[in-house]
Amino acid sequence: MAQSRQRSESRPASSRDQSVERGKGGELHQTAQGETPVLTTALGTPVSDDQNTLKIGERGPSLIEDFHFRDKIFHFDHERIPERVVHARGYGAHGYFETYESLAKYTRADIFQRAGEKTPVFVRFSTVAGNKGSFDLARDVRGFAVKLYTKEGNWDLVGNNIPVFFIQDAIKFPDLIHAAKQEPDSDFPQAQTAHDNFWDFISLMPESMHMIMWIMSDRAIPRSFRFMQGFGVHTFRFVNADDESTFVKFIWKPKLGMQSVVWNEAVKINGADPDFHRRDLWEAIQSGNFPEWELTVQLFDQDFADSFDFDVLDATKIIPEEILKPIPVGRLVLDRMPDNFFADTEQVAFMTQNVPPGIDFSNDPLLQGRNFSYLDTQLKRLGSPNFTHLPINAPKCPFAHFQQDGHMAMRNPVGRANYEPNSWGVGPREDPLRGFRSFADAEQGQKVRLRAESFADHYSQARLFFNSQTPPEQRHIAMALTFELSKVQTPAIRERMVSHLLNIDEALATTVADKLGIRKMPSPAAAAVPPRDDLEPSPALSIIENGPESFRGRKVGVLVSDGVDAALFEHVRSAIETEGAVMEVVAAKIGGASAADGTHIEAKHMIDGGPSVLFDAVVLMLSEPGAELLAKEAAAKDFVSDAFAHCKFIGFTAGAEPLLAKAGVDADADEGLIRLDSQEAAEEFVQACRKLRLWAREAAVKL
Ligand code: HDE
Repeated sequence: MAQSRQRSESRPASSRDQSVERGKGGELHQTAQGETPVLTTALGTPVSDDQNTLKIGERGPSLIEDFHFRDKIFHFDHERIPERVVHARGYGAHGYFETYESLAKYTRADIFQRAGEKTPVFVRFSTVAGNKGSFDLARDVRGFAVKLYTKEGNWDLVGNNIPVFFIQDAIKFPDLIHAAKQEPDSDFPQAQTAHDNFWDFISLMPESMHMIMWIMSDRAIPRSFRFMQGFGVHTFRFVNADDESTFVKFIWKPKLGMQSVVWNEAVKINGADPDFHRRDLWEAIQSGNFPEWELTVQLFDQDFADSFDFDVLDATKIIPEEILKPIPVGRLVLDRMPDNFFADTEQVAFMTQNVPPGIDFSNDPLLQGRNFSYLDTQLKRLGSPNFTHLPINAPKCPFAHFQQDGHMAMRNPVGRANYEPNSWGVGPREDPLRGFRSFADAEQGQKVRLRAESFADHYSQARLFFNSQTPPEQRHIAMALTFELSKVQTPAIRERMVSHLLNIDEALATTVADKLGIRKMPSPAAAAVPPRDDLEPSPALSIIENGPESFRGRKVGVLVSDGVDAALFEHVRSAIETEGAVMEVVAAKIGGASAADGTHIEAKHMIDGGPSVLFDAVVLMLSEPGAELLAKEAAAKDFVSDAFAHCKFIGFTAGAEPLLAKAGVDADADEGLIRLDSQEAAEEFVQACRKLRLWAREAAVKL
């Protein structure tokens, strides 16, 4: 009696008295009455008690015959699969790609044949160096991997948010990644390149200098996945129905424009919200603000390739947009989060060699190495050659082949014929016309391990990138280099890096050397090819030059206190929402605040949990007594001083001045501080925010 009472008490009420229906796949569904389905083992046996293992007596030994316990714990013990060696931390979403116009002239890829064609896609964004549980705002390249489920097979465009790479030949990839990840003896630092091994390797690899300029720039600390460009990096080929090839480089451009954070802010975001980028994508999609990118292509022929200053097969080089204009060919919309993170985002298997007929490779040695590597990775990680049977990896077009068996085979060929040729007259056959035909490029040469001389110029495009940045962006690069190299313990490595910087920009090298306290300037590194100084800057490379001039998709943190003007609060909300931005309320208490007229204002964050680093701009909507109370709290002072230091626009009510003063911010410091006393002022504030940051302030705050 006692035993049965104990069991029923410890069982959740919801598991009692259900009536359920069985679905097609045998799974149990909720009944029409909305009652809870019965819990079962993985094999469908209904479970009577999920709180206690099977024992002899209440306090007796457990029985190995408890198959429900065994089933449950066995599965739990096997829940983890190896994380990706690189790009372990990522976040994905579903959506579609819509083709603008037929590109039949250039490619026979089915996806580019019909204007308006919609192709389902899955995109996974990632950092590279950090482990799966690392924070989102590491200084790092971001993966931008797109799987397009075309009608002629999956096309994986496995790119990054930076158009160049560290190395030219795939054989150096393991060295690069070993050097970048945690040092093998200490197993730190996590998700950062600011350590000796990384800079030791880099300083011995001049080919990495162009990429170094990019990862030391603001591109490596994006504000959101939604505000990043994406690049296929390598030169690919389009091949048309007449087997003619055109070289192509792929660039994704965010409709909301680019935006990054500043380093001091990134460090704080990682503490305040390690999932900052994930949350941003989740919230945008869940609220119906679907992020969008335009796919553009740079198309060129062999003559262009021959006349271009650099080798188009060298993944450490770009073709500046001013020299070869990218043509928009379609748009990517992300409109659905996966129902389950593991099923899709963790199990998705991208492979550069997944190309449909009409898209082909160039001889870029990095791309060729990748085409070889990714299949291995997927087998290791997903554990069976049948990883293509997983719904996220399976094509969405008809497919037929004779592959069979292996671990977890879910789609074996049906019937007798599992080989070809066969005389049974059944089974799929090759199609020389529709099938994938490699571009028949004429190749000849000796078998050698050599780097082409046309790959030898390592500094000119690094210089081009640096010269194309605005002064604040150039400052950020100098600060990033100084920060990273300050974490390097070995002076010789720091000096070696400065010797490379001398080949890129003398002022940059001098600033970094000075900030590192290097007394004797090293000589410039020996350059295989003298760096050029005749390359025209490319304004397209600057984030600030190409600002969206809109505050759409951004977020304002409004710090409120009791006693504020409810009408003004509503004006601010309406101005923000009209712009297509989002407002979140921060208050001293999570219960919110009461406006002067008694209206309740709900808060999303308590001040300690809602620092200003989480927002693109802030409003201090405070009554004077409210500001005086908040001025006693460190978190409120940081809210203001950080927003100011990070060059954000700050709207404030007259009552907020005591808090501004306590935070050390002069209310009249610059035009980024905007008094909010009317509906018009609220609108002006939001218009000012379209600049995103007031970079002119940066020199004054000296972060
Ligand atoms: Fe990758 N890369 N990579 N990579 N890469 C992987 O594949 C590799 C490179 C990129 O969200 C791995 O599934 C080699 C360049 C992205 O799932 C692995 C080389 C670019 C992702 C691998 C490169 C990338 C990966 C690890 C040098 C930008 C994440 C897990 C030749 C164009 C995809 C996995 C996702 C992932 C190998 C260089 C982009 C180990 C050998 C260049 C976005 O197979």
